[in-house]
Amino acid sequence: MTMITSLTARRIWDSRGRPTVEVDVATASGARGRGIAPAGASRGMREAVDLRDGGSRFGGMDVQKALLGVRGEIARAIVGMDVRDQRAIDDVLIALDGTPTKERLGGNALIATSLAVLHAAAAAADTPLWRYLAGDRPATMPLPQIQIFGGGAHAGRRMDVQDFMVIATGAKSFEAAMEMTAEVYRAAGALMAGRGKLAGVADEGGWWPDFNSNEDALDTLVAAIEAAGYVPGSDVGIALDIAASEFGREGRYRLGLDRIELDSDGFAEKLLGWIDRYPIVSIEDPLAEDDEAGMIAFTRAAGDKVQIVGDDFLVTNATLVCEAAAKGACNTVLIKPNQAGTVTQTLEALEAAQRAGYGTIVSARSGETEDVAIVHLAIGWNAGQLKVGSFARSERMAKWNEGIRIETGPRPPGALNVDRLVRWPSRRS
Ligand code: 2PG
Ligand code: MG
Repeated sequence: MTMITSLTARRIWDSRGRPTVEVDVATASGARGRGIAPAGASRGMREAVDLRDGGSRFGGMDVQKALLGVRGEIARAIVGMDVRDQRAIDDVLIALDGTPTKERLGGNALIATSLAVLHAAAAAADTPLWRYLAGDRPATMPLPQIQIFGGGAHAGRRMDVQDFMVIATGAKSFEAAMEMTAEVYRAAGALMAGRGKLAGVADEGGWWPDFNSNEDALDTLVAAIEAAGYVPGSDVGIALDIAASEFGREGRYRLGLDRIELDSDGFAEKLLGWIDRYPIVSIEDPLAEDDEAGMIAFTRAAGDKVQIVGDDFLVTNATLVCEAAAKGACNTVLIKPNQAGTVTQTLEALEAAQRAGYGTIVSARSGETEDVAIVHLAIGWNAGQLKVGSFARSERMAKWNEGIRIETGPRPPGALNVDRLVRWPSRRS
Protein backbone atom coordinates (compact mmCIF):
# COMPACT_ATOMS: atom_id res chain seq x y z
CA MET A 1 0.00 0.00 0.00
CA THR A 2 3.00 2.30 0.42
CA MET A 3 4.15 1.63 -3.13
CA ILE A 4 4.65 4.72 -5.30
CA THR A 5 2.07 4.67 -8.10
CA SER A 6 2.65 8.01 -9.82
CA LEU A 7 4.67 11.20 -10.01
CA THR A 8 3.23 14.47 -11.25
CA ALA A 9 5.59 17.32 -12.09
CA ARG A 10 4.53 20.89 -12.76
CA ARG A 11 6.08 24.31 -13.04
CA ILE A 12 5.08 26.77 -10.32
CA TRP A 13 6.52 30.20 -9.45
CA ASP A 14 8.73 31.17 -6.54
CA SER A 15 8.82 34.30 -4.38
CA ARG A 16 10.94 36.16 -6.96
CA GLY A 17 8.44 35.26 -9.70
CA ARG A 18 10.80 32.69 -11.20
CA PRO A 19 9.86 29.21 -12.40
CA THR A 20 10.45 26.32 -10.04
CA VAL A 21 9.73 22.59 -9.86
CA GLU A 22 6.87 21.03 -7.90
CA VAL A 23 6.44 17.26 -7.69
CA ASP A 24 3.47 15.27 -6.34
CA VAL A 25 3.96 11.64 -5.33
CA ALA A 26 0.99 9.31 -4.93
CA THR A 27 0.96 5.87 -3.32
CA ALA A 28 -1.26 2.82 -3.69
CA SER A 29 -3.04 3.62 -0.43
CA GLY A 30 -3.94 7.09 -1.71
CA ALA A 31 -1.38 8.91 0.48
CA ARG A 32 0.15 11.89 -1.30
CA GLY A 33 3.17 14.11 -0.80
CA ARG A 34 4.28 17.33 -2.46
CA GLY A 35 7.84 18.65 -2.76
CA ILE A 36 8.88 22.07 -4.07
CA ALA A 37 12.39 23.20 -5.01
CA PRO A 38 13.54 26.54 -3.56
CA ALA A 39 16.32 28.56 -5.23
CA GLY A 40 19.36 30.46 -3.96
CA ALA A 41 20.87 33.71 -5.25
CA SER A 42 24.13 33.61 -3.32
CA ARG A 43 25.10 30.08 -4.16
CA GLY A 44 28.08 27.98 -3.14
CA MET A 45 30.42 26.68 -5.87
CA ARG A 46 30.02 23.12 -4.65
CA GLU A 47 26.27 22.95 -4.14
CA ALA A 48 23.82 20.93 -6.28
CA VAL A 49 23.08 22.72 -9.54
CA ASP A 50 19.55 23.49 -10.75
CA LEU A 51 18.64 22.48 -14.29
CA ARG A 52 17.33 25.59 -16.10
CA ASP A 53 16.40 25.81 -19.77
CA GLY A 54 18.56 28.81 -20.71
CA GLY A 55 17.61 30.99 -23.69
CA SER A 56 15.62 34.19 -23.36
CA ARG A 57 12.34 32.92 -21.93
CA PHE A 58 11.96 33.98 -18.27
CA GLY A 59 15.58 35.07 -18.27
CA GLY A 60 16.69 31.53 -19.05
CA MET A 61 15.18 30.30 -15.77
CA ASP A 62 12.46 28.01 -17.10
CA VAL A 63 12.46 24.43 -15.82
CA GLN A 64 10.84 22.44 -18.63
CA LYS A 65 13.88 20.16 -18.98
CA ALA A 66 13.83 19.41 -15.25
CA LEU A 67 10.10 18.59 -15.44
CA LEU A 68 10.69 16.24 -18.39
CA GLY A 69 13.29 14.40 -16.33
CA VAL A 70 10.84 13.88 -13.47
CA ARG A 71 8.04 12.72 -15.76
CA GLY A 72 10.33 10.41 -17.71
CA GLU A 73 13.53 8.93 -16.29
CA ILE A 74 12.79 9.63 -12.62
CA ALA A 75 9.21 8.35 -12.70
CA ARG A 76 10.28 5.18 -14.51
CA ALA A 77 12.92 4.51 -11.88
CA ILE A 78 10.96 5.10 -8.68
CA VAL A 79 7.34 4.18 -9.46
CA GLY A 80 6.89 0.80 -7.78
CA MET A 81 9.33 1.55 -4.95
CA ASP A 82 8.19 1.74 -1.33
CA VAL A 83 7.72 5.39 -0.36
CA ARG A 84 9.13 4.64 3.11
CA ASP A 85 12.52 3.69 1.62
CA GLN A 86 13.80 7.25 1.46
CA ARG A 87 17.44 6.20 1.33
CA ALA A 88 16.93 3.63 -1.43
CA ILE A 89 14.91 6.11 -3.47
CA ASP A 90 17.49 8.88 -3.00
CA ASP A 91 20.25 6.44 -3.98
CA VAL A 92 18.37 5.72 -7.18
CA LEU A 93 18.02 9.45 -7.88
CA ILE A 94 21.74 10.04 -7.29
CA ALA A 95 22.78 7.09 -9.48
CA LEU A 96 20.34 8.04 -12.21
CA ASP A 97 21.69 11.59 -12.37
CA GLY A 98 25.25 10.32 -12.30
CA THR A 99 27.02 13.68 -11.78
CA PRO A 100 28.59 14.99 -8.56
CA THR A 101 26.59 18.25 -8.80
CA LYS A 102 23.29 16.75 -9.99
CA GLU A 103 23.48 18.95 -13.06
CA ARG A 104 22.16 16.36 -15.53
CA LEU A 105 18.66 15.88 -14.10
CA GLY A 106 18.92 19.00 -11.93
CA GLY A 107 19.16 19.55 -8.18
CA ASN A 108 15.74 21.22 -8.48
CA ALA A 109 14.15 18.06 -9.99
CA LEU A 110 15.85 15.79 -7.45
CA ILE A 111 15.08 17.74 -4.28
CA ALA A 112 11.43 18.29 -5.25
CA THR A 113 11.07 14.54 -5.88
CA SER A 114 12.92 13.55 -2.73
CA LEU A 115 10.85 15.90 -0.54
CA ALA A 116 7.62 14.70 -2.18
CA VAL A 117 8.56 11.12 -1.29
CA LEU A 118 9.23 12.16 2.31
CA HIS A 119 5.89 13.95 2.63
CA ALA A 120 4.07 10.97 1.12
CA ALA A 121 5.73 8.60 3.61
CA ALA A 122 4.59 10.78 6.53
CA ALA A 123 1.11 10.98 5.04
CA ALA A 124 1.04 7.19 4.62
CA ALA A 125 1.91 6.89 8.32
CA ASP A 126 -0.80 9.46 9.08
CA THR A 127 1.72 11.44 11.10
CA PRO A 128 2.82 15.08 10.94
CA LEU A 129 6.12 15.26 9.10
CA TRP A 130 8.14 16.47 12.10
CA ARG A 131 6.95 13.57 14.24
CA TYR A 132 7.53 11.05 11.44
CA LEU A 133 11.13 12.32 11.17
CA ALA A 134 11.75 12.27 14.91
CA GLY A 135 10.50 8.70 15.37
CA ASP A 136 11.48 7.69 18.91
CA ARG A 137 14.10 10.43 19.26
CA PRO A 138 13.42 13.79 20.90
CA ALA A 139 12.19 16.67 18.79
CA THR A 140 12.63 20.29 19.83
CA MET A 141 11.41 23.63 18.59
CA PRO A 142 14.19 25.55 16.82
CA LEU A 143 15.54 28.94 17.84
CA PRO A 144 14.77 31.28 14.93
CA GLN A 145 17.28 33.53 13.12
CA ILE A 146 15.25 36.31 11.52
CA GLN A 147 16.42 38.93 9.04
CA ILE A 148 15.78 42.62 9.75
CA PHE A 149 17.82 44.17 6.91
CA GLY A 150 18.57 42.33 3.65
CA GLY A 151 21.66 43.11 1.60
CA GLY A 152 24.20 41.53 -0.74
CA ALA A 153 22.82 39.51 -3.64
CA HIS A 154 19.30 39.93 -2.20
CA ALA A 155 19.29 43.72 -2.48
CA GLY A 156 21.06 44.55 -5.73
CA ARG A 157 24.35 44.62 -3.76
CA ARG A 158 23.27 47.90 -2.19
CA MET A 159 25.44 46.76 0.71
CA ASP A 160 28.09 44.09 1.14
CA VAL A 161 26.85 42.06 4.12
CA GLN A 162 23.88 39.94 3.07
CA ASP A 163 21.79 39.30 6.19
CA PHE A 164 21.46 41.44 9.31
CA MET A 165 19.42 39.16 11.54
CA VAL A 166 18.31 38.85 15.16
CA ILE A 167 18.10 35.88 17.48
CA ALA A 168 15.75 36.30 20.43
CA THR A 169 18.15 34.75 22.92
CA GLY A 170 15.86 35.73 25.80
CA ALA A 171 12.84 33.88 24.39
CA LYS A 172 11.51 30.90 26.27
CA SER A 173 9.36 29.65 23.41
CA PHE A 174 9.16 29.83 19.62
CA GLU A 175 6.04 31.97 19.92
CA ALA A 176 7.83 34.39 22.26
CA ALA A 177 10.70 34.62 19.77
CA MET A 178 8.16 35.60 17.09
CA GLU A 179 6.67 38.31 19.33
CA MET A 180 10.07 39.79 20.14
CA THR A 181 11.17 39.72 16.51
CA ALA A 182 7.92 41.32 15.36
CA GLU A 183 8.65 44.29 17.65
CA VAL A 184 12.26 44.62 16.47
CA TYR A 185 11.22 44.41 12.80
CA ARG A 186 8.57 47.09 13.34
CA ALA A 187 10.97 49.32 15.27
CA ALA A 188 13.60 48.99 12.52
CA GLY A 189 11.04 50.00 9.89
CA ALA A 190 9.98 53.00 11.98
CA LEU A 191 13.62 54.08 12.42
CA MET A 192 14.21 53.90 8.68
CA ALA A 193 10.97 55.79 7.98
CA GLY A 194 11.99 58.48 10.49
CA ARG A 195 15.24 59.01 8.58
CA GLY A 196 13.46 59.11 5.25
CA LYS A 197 15.27 55.88 4.27
CA LEU A 198 12.39 53.44 4.06
CA ALA A 199 12.68 51.97 0.57
CA GLY A 200 10.68 48.74 0.65
CA VAL A 201 12.09 45.29 1.31
CA ALA A 202 14.81 43.02 -0.07
CA ASP A 203 14.32 39.48 -1.46
CA GLU A 204 13.70 37.81 1.90
CA GLY A 205 11.46 40.54 3.31
CA GLY A 206 14.11 42.41 5.34
CA TRP A 207 14.06 46.21 5.06
CA TRP A 208 15.94 47.53 2.03
CA PRO A 209 19.41 48.52 3.30
CA ASP A 210 19.78 52.22 2.59
CA PHE A 211 22.90 52.72 4.72
CA ASN A 212 26.15 54.63 4.36
CA SER A 213 28.35 51.85 5.72
CA ASN A 214 28.11 48.31 7.05
CA GLU A 215 28.59 49.73 10.58
CA ASP A 216 25.67 52.11 10.01
CA ALA A 217 23.45 49.04 9.53
CA LEU A 218 24.79 47.45 12.73
CA ASP A 219 24.21 50.66 14.71
CA THR A 220 20.67 50.88 13.37
CA LEU A 221 19.97 47.26 14.27
CA VAL A 222 21.15 47.86 17.86
CA ALA A 223 18.97 50.98 18.00
CA ALA A 224 15.98 48.97 16.72
CA ILE A 225 16.45 46.30 19.41
CA GLU A 226 16.53 49.04 22.06
CA ALA A 227 13.58 50.91 20.57
CA ALA A 228 11.60 47.65 20.76
CA GLY A 229 12.28 47.60 24.51
CA TYR A 230 14.89 44.84 24.59
CA VAL A 231 18.45 44.68 25.87
CA PRO A 232 20.82 44.04 22.95
CA GLY A 233 22.90 40.95 23.59
CA SER A 234 20.87 39.43 26.38
CA ASP A 235 17.25 39.62 25.18
CA VAL A 236 18.06 39.84 21.50
CA GLY A 237 21.41 39.12 19.81
CA ILE A 238 22.61 39.91 16.31
CA ALA A 239 23.33 37.24 13.69
CA LEU A 240 25.12 38.16 10.46
CA ASP A 241 25.39 36.30 7.19
CA ILE A 242 28.42 37.98 5.65
CA ALA A 243 28.10 35.75 2.53
CA ALA A 244 31.74 36.67 1.92
CA SER A 245 32.06 34.50 -1.22
CA GLU A 246 30.01 37.17 -3.00
CA PHE A 247 32.76 39.81 -2.66
CA GLY A 248 35.85 37.83 -1.64
CA ARG A 249 38.06 35.75 -3.95
CA GLU A 250 41.60 34.43 -3.72
CA GLY A 251 42.18 36.11 -0.39
CA ARG A 252 41.02 39.60 -1.45
CA TYR A 253 37.85 41.16 -0.02
CA ARG A 254 36.35 44.17 -1.79
CA LEU A 255 33.80 46.08 0.29
CA GLY A 256 31.88 48.30 -2.12
CA LEU A 257 29.98 50.29 0.50
CA ASP A 258 33.01 50.97 2.69
CA ARG A 259 35.19 51.48 -0.45
CA ILE A 260 38.08 49.36 0.78
CA GLU A 261 39.88 46.21 -0.29
CA LEU A 262 41.34 43.97 2.41
CA ASP A 263 43.30 40.75 2.50
CA SER A 264 41.97 37.76 4.45
CA ASP A 265 43.65 38.80 7.73
CA GLY A 266 42.55 42.40 7.35
CA PHE A 267 38.95 41.41 6.68
CA ALA A 268 38.96 38.98 9.64
CA GLU A 269 40.31 41.83 11.84
CA LYS A 270 37.43 44.01 10.76
CA LEU A 271 34.89 41.29 11.66
CA LEU A 272 36.59 40.60 14.99
CA GLY A 273 36.25 44.33 15.73
CA TRP A 274 32.51 44.09 15.00
CA ILE A 275 32.24 41.05 17.28
CA ASP A 276 33.82 43.08 20.10
CA ARG A 277 31.74 46.19 19.57
CA TYR A 278 28.32 44.79 18.69
CA PRO A 279 26.15 42.12 20.38
CA ILE A 280 26.82 39.55 17.68
CA VAL A 281 26.09 35.93 18.62
CA SER A 282 26.37 34.26 15.22
CA ILE A 283 28.30 34.95 12.01
CA GLU A 284 27.82 32.99 8.77
CA ASP A 285 30.34 32.63 5.94
CA PRO A 286 32.66 35.27 7.45
CA LEU A 287 35.33 34.34 4.87
CA ALA A 288 34.91 33.21 1.29
CA GLU A 289 34.35 29.59 0.28
CA ASP A 290 37.86 29.44 -1.28
CA ASP A 291 39.55 30.77 1.89
CA GLU A 292 39.90 27.67 4.06
CA ALA A 293 42.97 28.97 5.89
CA GLY A 294 41.09 32.18 6.69
CA MET A 295 38.11 30.24 8.01
CA ILE A 296 40.30 28.08 10.25
CA ALA A 297 42.14 31.15 11.62
CA PHE A 298 38.86 32.99 12.18
CA THR A 299 37.36 30.01 14.02
CA ARG A 300 40.45 29.86 16.21
CA ALA A 301 40.13 33.57 16.99
CA ALA A 302 36.38 33.80 17.56
CA GLY A 303 34.94 30.28 17.83
CA ASP A 304 34.59 30.47 21.60
CA LYS A 305 32.77 33.80 21.39
CA VAL A 306 30.29 33.37 18.57
CA GLN A 307 28.66 30.73 16.46
CA ILE A 308 30.58 30.48 13.18
CA VAL A 309 28.34 29.08 10.49
CA GLY A 310 29.42 27.42 7.23
CA ASP A 311 26.94 27.88 4.37
CA ASP A 312 28.65 28.34 0.96
CA PHE A 313 31.71 26.95 2.72
CA LEU A 314 30.11 23.57 3.59
CA VAL A 315 27.10 23.39 1.19
CA THR A 316 25.22 20.81 3.29
CA ASN A 317 27.80 18.18 2.37
CA ALA A 318 28.72 15.52 4.97
CA THR A 319 32.23 15.04 3.56
CA LEU A 320 33.00 18.76 3.70
CA VAL A 321 31.54 18.94 7.23
CA CYS A 322 33.83 16.10 8.40
CA GLU A 323 36.87 17.74 6.77
CA ALA A 324 36.04 21.10 8.34
CA ALA A 325 35.62 19.49 11.76
CA ALA A 326 39.00 17.75 11.42
CA LYS A 327 40.69 21.06 10.55
CA GLY A 328 38.79 23.25 12.99
CA ALA A 329 36.86 25.39 10.51
CA CYS A 330 33.44 26.74 11.65
CA ASN A 331 31.48 25.35 14.60
CA THR A 332 28.00 25.29 13.07
CA VAL A 333 26.56 24.08 9.76
CA LEU A 334 23.78 25.66 7.71
CA ILE A 335 21.53 22.89 6.40
CA LYS A 336 19.78 23.57 3.09
CA PRO A 337 18.12 20.55 1.43
CA ASN A 338 18.55 21.87 -2.11
CA GLN A 339 22.28 22.38 -1.64
CA ALA A 340 22.56 18.64 -1.05
CA GLY A 341 19.91 17.67 -3.61
CA THR A 342 18.25 14.82 -1.69
CA VAL A 343 16.70 14.42 1.77
CA THR A 344 19.10 11.58 2.66
CA GLN A 345 22.22 13.62 1.87
CA THR A 346 20.78 16.57 3.80
CA LEU A 347 20.31 14.35 6.83
CA GLU A 348 23.83 12.93 6.42
CA ALA A 349 25.29 16.45 6.57
CA LEU A 350 23.22 17.24 9.65
CA GLU A 351 24.26 14.02 11.39
CA ALA A 352 27.92 14.59 10.53
CA ALA A 353 27.64 18.03 12.13
CA GLN A 354 25.92 16.69 15.23
CA ARG A 355 28.56 13.94 15.59
CA ALA A 356 31.30 16.57 15.41
CA GLY A 357 29.60 18.58 18.15
CA TYR A 358 28.74 21.31 15.65
CA GLY A 359 25.50 23.27 15.84
CA THR A 360 22.99 22.99 12.99
CA ILE A 361 20.62 25.52 11.44
CA VAL A 362 18.04 24.38 8.90
CA SER A 363 17.67 27.16 6.34
CA ALA A 364 15.38 28.41 3.60
CA ARG A 365 16.69 29.96 0.37
CA SER A 366 16.20 33.48 -0.90
CA GLY A 367 13.83 32.11 -3.56
CA GLU A 368 11.04 30.35 -1.65
CA THR A 369 7.41 29.30 -1.87
CA GLU A 370 4.57 28.55 0.51
CA ASP A 371 6.28 25.22 1.25
CA VAL A 372 6.85 24.67 4.99
CA ALA A 373 8.83 21.41 4.89
CA ILE A 374 12.00 22.95 6.38
CA VAL A 375 10.15 23.83 9.60
CA HIS A 376 9.33 20.15 10.06
CA LEU A 377 12.92 19.13 9.22
CA ALA A 378 14.31 21.55 11.82
CA ILE A 379 11.98 20.22 14.51
CA GLY A 380 11.97 16.52 13.65
CA TRP A 381 15.74 16.38 13.14
CA ASN A 382 16.34 18.31 16.34
CA ALA A 383 18.48 20.84 14.48
CA GLY A 384 18.24 23.48 17.20
CA GLN A 385 17.91 26.49 14.91
CA LEU A 386 15.93 27.68 11.89
CA LYS A 387 16.66 30.46 9.38
CA VAL A 388 13.87 31.50 7.05
CA GLY A 389 14.48 35.14 6.08
CA SER A 390 12.57 38.07 7.47
CA PHE A 391 9.32 38.75 9.28
CA ALA A 392 7.34 39.78 6.20
CA ARG A 393 6.08 38.24 2.93
CA SER A 394 4.02 35.11 3.07
CA GLU A 395 6.65 32.68 1.76
CA ARG A 396 8.47 33.54 5.04
CA MET A 397 5.48 33.98 7.34
CA ALA A 398 3.98 30.63 6.25
CA LYS A 399 7.03 28.98 7.81
CA TRP A 400 7.02 30.99 11.05
CA ASN A 401 3.28 30.39 11.37
CA GLU A 402 3.77 26.65 10.85
CA GLY A 403 6.24 26.67 13.76
CA ILE A 404 3.65 28.37 15.97
CA ARG A 405 1.01 25.81 14.98
CA ILE A 406 3.31 22.92 15.83
CA GLU A 407 4.40 24.45 19.13
CA THR A 408 0.82 25.12 20.21
CA GLY A 409 -0.62 21.88 18.82
CA PRO A 410 -1.37 18.65 20.65
CA ARG A 411 1.72 16.84 21.95
CA PRO A 412 4.19 19.59 20.93
CA PRO A 413 7.95 19.02 20.69
CA GLY A 414 10.35 20.12 23.42
CA ALA A 415 11.05 23.80 24.06
CA LEU A 416 13.80 25.64 22.23
CA ASN A 417 17.21 25.90 23.78
CA VAL A 418 19.54 28.91 23.63
CA ASP A 419 22.44 27.35 25.53
CA ARG A 420 24.61 26.87 22.45
CA LEU A 421 24.94 30.58 21.95
CA VAL A 422 27.42 32.56 24.03
CA ARG A 423 25.55 35.66 24.97
CA TRP A 424 27.20 39.01 24.59
CA PRO A 425 27.15 40.24 28.20
CA SER A 426 28.97 37.13 29.44
CA ARG A 427 31.57 37.63 26.72
CA ARG A 428 32.14 41.20 27.81
CA SER A 429 32.67 40.45 31.49
C1 2PG B 1 21.98 32.26 2.50
C2 2PG B 1 20.66 32.18 1.80
C3 2PG B 1 19.51 32.59 2.67
P1 2PG B 1 20.58 32.19 -0.80
O1 2PG B 1 22.99 32.72 1.94
O2 2PG B 1 22.10 31.81 3.64
O3 2PG B 1 19.70 33.87 3.24
O4 2PG B 1 20.67 32.93 0.61
O5 2PG B 1 19.37 31.32 -0.77
O6 2PG B 1 20.48 33.28 -1.82
O7 2PG B 1 21.83 31.39 -0.93
MG1 MG C 1 24.34 32.16 3.72
